[in-house]
Formats: sequence, C-alpha cells, structure tokens
Amino acid sequence: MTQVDVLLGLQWGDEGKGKIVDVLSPQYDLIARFQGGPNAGHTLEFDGKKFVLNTIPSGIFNEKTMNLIGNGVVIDPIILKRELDNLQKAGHDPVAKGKLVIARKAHLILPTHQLLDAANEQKMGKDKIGSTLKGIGPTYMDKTGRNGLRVGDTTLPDFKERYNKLVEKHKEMLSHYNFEYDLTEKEAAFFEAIEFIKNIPHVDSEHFVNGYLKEGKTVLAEGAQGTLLDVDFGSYPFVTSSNTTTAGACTGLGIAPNKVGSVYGIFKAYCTRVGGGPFPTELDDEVGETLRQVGHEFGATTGRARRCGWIDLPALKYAIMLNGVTELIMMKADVLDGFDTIYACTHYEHNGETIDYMPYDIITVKPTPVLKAIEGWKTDVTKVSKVEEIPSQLSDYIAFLEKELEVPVKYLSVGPDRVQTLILN
Ligand code: 2SA
Ligand code: MG
Repeated sequence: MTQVDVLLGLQWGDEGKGKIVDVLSPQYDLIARFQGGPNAGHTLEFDGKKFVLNTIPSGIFNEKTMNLIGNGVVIDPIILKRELDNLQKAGHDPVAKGKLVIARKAHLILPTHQLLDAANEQKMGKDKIGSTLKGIGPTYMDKTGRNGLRVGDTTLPDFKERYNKLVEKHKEMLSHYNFEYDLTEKEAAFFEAIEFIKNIPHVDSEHFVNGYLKEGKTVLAEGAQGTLLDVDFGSYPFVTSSNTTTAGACTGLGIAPNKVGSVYGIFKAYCTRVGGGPFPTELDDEVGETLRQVGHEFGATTGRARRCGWIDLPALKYAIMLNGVTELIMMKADVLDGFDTIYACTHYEHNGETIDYMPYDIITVKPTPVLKAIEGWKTDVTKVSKVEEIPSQLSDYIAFLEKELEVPVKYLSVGPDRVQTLILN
C-alpha cells in the first residue's frame, strides 16, 4: 500500500505551493486539496503562460493526474465555475477529460457567507483580520456550528428550502450590522453555478483516496495558506479558519495519520504575510519595498500588497515540528540576487529574554528579531540550471538553513517557471 505525501506552506502562505505541486504532479496519480477555499491563490507558469488557481488542485495541467477537491475544502460554486470556464478558454477542460472530482462532504460558500465576512471585517475597523473577503470564516463557522450546506446537498430535492433556511439566518445576522447589500445578482449566479458543479463527479474523499492507496497509486495532498495561519497554531485570531498543517490533510481528506508519507515543507528564502497580525521580521522600509517589487509580492487573489521581511527561523522550526516535515523546498532565491547582505532571524528578544520559539503573547508584546548577517551571492540565479552552477554563497546559505532546521533542502526554485527548479542532493 502506498502513502499520501503532503506538500504545505511553512510560513504565512504564498510560498509557491502551486508551482511545486505542478512540478511534482507527473510523479503522482492523484493531487488532493484538503483545506481552505478560494482565499488561496496558487500561481503556475509554464510555456510563457500564467495561471492562478483558487479551488482547483495544481495538478490540473498534468495529462495523467487526477485531481480531488477534498471534504475539508470550502467551495464557492461561482468561483469554481469561473476557474473552470477560464481553463476551458485556455484549452484545458478537466471536467470533460474526467480529471476532476469533488467531495460531496465539502461545504459550500453561500453569497451571504461573503456578506457576513465583509460586514464583520467592516465592523472590526482597524482591528480587522484582513481576510480575503471570500466568506471563509463564516462558512467554516456554519460547518462547526452544524448549519452548513454541503456539495452533496445540491442534489437533494429540498436543496432550495435548506438554502433559504440558512440564508434567513444569515439575513437576521446581517441586520445587526450597518451593512448595505443586494443579493439578486449573486444569488442568480450561485444557482447557475450549482447546476454547473453537478456535472463534476461527487465522491466520498475518504473512500476515494484510500482506494488509490489500496491500488498502490501515488497521492499528493496540496495545502493552502500556510502553517502560521493555522486556526489552532497560528497567531490567533490573525489566522484563517482551517487547519493548514499535516493534521488537516488527515481530516480534510479522510486518511489516517499512519497513511502520511513524505511531508514537503515549502518556504521562501525570505518571508511575507498578507493581512493583519504579528510579523516579527517585517521590514517596513525600502528593503521591504525592494523585496515586494522584485518578488512581485501582491496577493494572487485580492491583489493586496504583501508585507515583506527576512526569513524567520524560530517560526520555521515551529512549522517543521507541527508538520513532521521530511524535506524542505526553498523558493524565490532569485529575489535576493541583488543584495550584498541578507539576514536570517535566529532568535527573538522578548520580555527581556532571548528565546527561539513563537511566544503566546506575540500579538500584544512584539518580539525583536535577532538577526544574523549572511553574505549575498550577487549573481543572477534565474539562469542556473545545474546544481554545480549554484553560487557558493547561496550553497552556504542553504547549508546554514539545513543545519539550523535539521531537515534537508531537496528542491531549490530560482524563478517562477516550471523549468526553473533544481533538485539538490
Ligand atoms: P481568510 O480569507 O478568512 O482565510 O483570511 C484570514 C487570514 O488568512 C490570510 N490568507 C492568506 N494569506 C496569504 N495568501 C493567501 N492567499 C491569497 C494569495 C491572498 C490574497 O495567494 O495571495 O490574494 O490576498 C491567503 N488566504 C488567506 C488572510 O490574509 C488573513 O490574514
Ligand atoms: Mg498564494
């Protein structure tokens, strides 16, 4: 029997998961998304073309790979339909080719979930989470509150009544906010999209994935957002509403923990965060601006400018521990090409102590990062296509990270294109 490998982000998202899943997908029979929803923006580039996926797994461009949207994902039918329409326009039709299935236990994002997200953020003012306004929080609230509607419900004869019942509840909630809205257009689009997604085969993801394993087929679970946005272990309340860690792959697909194989932890050579919340190594200066411009650090879904800073080793160590990472993947080394010196945060000064972990009171008491200076490579690495061509300073940086993090770096990405990916040792 095979196992499920997991690929997930070790920072605050946008590490480059989409690119690497696309690169690895020829090795897998099935790619399965396990949490999050259209808050995700997974960017893939190849043959001079660029695609951003929100709900659809990043294995969709591989001819032989099957793709599953798992039960842990929250689906906005309107966005899923739009993603598939866009793919079709670009000459890809995974539904016609039978390459996409969705879990009937996945929860649906309703137009009113989005309204509630927006109304809540508006009310919080400067204390807002900085959500993507896709309705993620309210949908997961209805899931755990046992009110939600699931993909499988769309085929029931009383779906419309169930929908109306939940929407009435939402309208009652919305009446407590000073929030204007008009549902007419969104509702029409929602029901059109509901009809459309009935054409995508509905499966029980637990049986589907375990069936693949029984047949000896290979499966890769694709995470969204990042470990530091995990609802339990991130800097709560500045988190998303799902478990973004390896444990989330178990509940979000229906696999037992002992079915997890390799865990690929992906991180950028520096660090970004989008939305509110603590970010100890943030650079609120021209260095941060350089990282943003060179790294094109703007939200793939919302277009928001991402906050940028140096790599944070206490945070990475925490993420590696939580996920049981077996291999590391380092992204965007090329963004640091122009720097004479780069920095890595090894510890924090916090409440008069030097610590190497993320403290509970990180939101109220900002830790000061202790930075180690590292010599830059001052070389254009985007053209590097062989391990032997990696500049020595970059090799030293990777060796330093491996020693600190105690996990090998298996892949190095030196540019956005599929082909700009090196396999190390
Ligand atoms: P939400 O919408 O309820 O999940 O927002 C809660 C927090 O989670 C953050 N979050 C993200 N952070 C980074 N990348 C994400 N995906 C998009 C991207 C984001 C975008 O790929 O660029 O386009 O802005 C993502 N999704 C959620 C969010 O910023 C909140 O801090
Ligand atoms: Mg992203």
